[in-house]
Amino acid sequence: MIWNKEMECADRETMRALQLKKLQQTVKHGYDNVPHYQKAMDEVGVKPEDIKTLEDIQKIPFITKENLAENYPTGLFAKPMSEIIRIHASSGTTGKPKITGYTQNDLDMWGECVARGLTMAGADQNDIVQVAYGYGLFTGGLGAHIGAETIGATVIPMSSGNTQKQIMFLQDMKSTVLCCTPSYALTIAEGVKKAGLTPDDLHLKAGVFGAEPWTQGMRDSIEAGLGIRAHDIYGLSEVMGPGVSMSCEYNCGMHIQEDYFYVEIIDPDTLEVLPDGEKGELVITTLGKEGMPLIRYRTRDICYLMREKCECGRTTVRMSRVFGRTDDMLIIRGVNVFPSQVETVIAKFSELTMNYKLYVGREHNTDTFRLAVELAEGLEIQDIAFVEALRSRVEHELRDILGIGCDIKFLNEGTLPRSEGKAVRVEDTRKL
Ligand code: DLL
Repeated sequence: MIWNKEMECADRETMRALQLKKLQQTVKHGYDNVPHYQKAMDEVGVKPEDIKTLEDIQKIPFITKENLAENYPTGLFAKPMSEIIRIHASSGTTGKPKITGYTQNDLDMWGECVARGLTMAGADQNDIVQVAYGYGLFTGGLGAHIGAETIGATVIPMSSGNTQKQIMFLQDMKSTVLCCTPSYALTIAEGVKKAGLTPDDLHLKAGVFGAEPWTQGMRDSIEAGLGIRAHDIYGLSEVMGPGVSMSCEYNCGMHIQEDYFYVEIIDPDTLEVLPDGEKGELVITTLGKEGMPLIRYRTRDICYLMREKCECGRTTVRMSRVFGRTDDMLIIRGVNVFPSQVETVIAKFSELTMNYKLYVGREHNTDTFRLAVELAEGLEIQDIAFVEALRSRVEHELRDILGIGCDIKFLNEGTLPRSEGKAVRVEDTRKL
């Protein structure tokens, strides 16, 4: 099923014409109501009327996370507070949160976007959607919630945590769709197994997982552990929340809701716009968002765009999974390392679980890099011969992918703390 065929399957020309119209309105709305945009555009001598084609967007300067901090808390709002009916926030770069304000129309748009996503997961009004993202300032809980309500499903607003209770509700309420972070889905899958249950004891058919980077290996573990099809959902608070894009049943990238978001990929160093297929930083312009429009927002998320036809019939541009954020990238002994690269290696070893943590430090003026990872159930760190053979295989594979060595500490299964939201994968003491 497709929630909104007219928009999700529009031909290119129709979509581009709609995007241009909405872009022109957005730029004018921003310029007229937000001093930041007026100043930034005046500085480069661009007026809203100069936006005559979609490509003209490149005349407008980017807006960054630093600009958001400078305008804390509500300096980027384009509507009076009397029209702002909801606030969300996420942690910011300077310690102050990034605040977002929504009008009623913005919330309707959000509901529409997430409704499209849940429909991609095969959900409709007959489904029971268990929302195990956190509720509150974080957009995960209320974002999934508004989408599930829009499709008329039964929503269970569990919020995150209390895994035993989550499992009880999955069983007793016969929930069919689970929404949470991928790392929490893994924690729930582990809890199901520990309770002596199998996926057959549950009624789940799909999961809608996002808010943190995850790999195909992680997806395979979740799908096997819960007996479901796992979908990837992307979004960020400043821009809206979950639902900017989502993967369909063909799992070939995430369909972007192009009538609401115009996307570009740039080289984060040269700021040049890159062609489809090339990996770079995602830049998003909101189309039609009233409360806090964002024009050329540098997300810092690394991905690439795809426009080849998707089997599902949707014609919208797709983004690859997010490989990480430019600010998640670790530079260890001069080499760029993304935690997701390590996760890809871990997933190749059935002897390991997907529970891991990276520790980066500095000793004698040299960076140290250690991976702590749990052995699969039934394997013991006391089995020295086995552990040493495994260490050499994992070390070899990591060096191949990362280009640097890594000390590995194996732990018995169940040792590392379990995630209930966004997993904290890295401890970098060099910055302390
Ligand atoms: O994480 C919104 C969200 C909630 C998305 C629930 C999906 C599901 P923030 O807390 O502002 O908002 O964090 C946004 O999380 O810039 C990405 O770096 C990362 N992120 C979000 N979705 C994905 C995903 C929410 N599917 C930041 N894959 C973004 C990888 C993701 N990273």
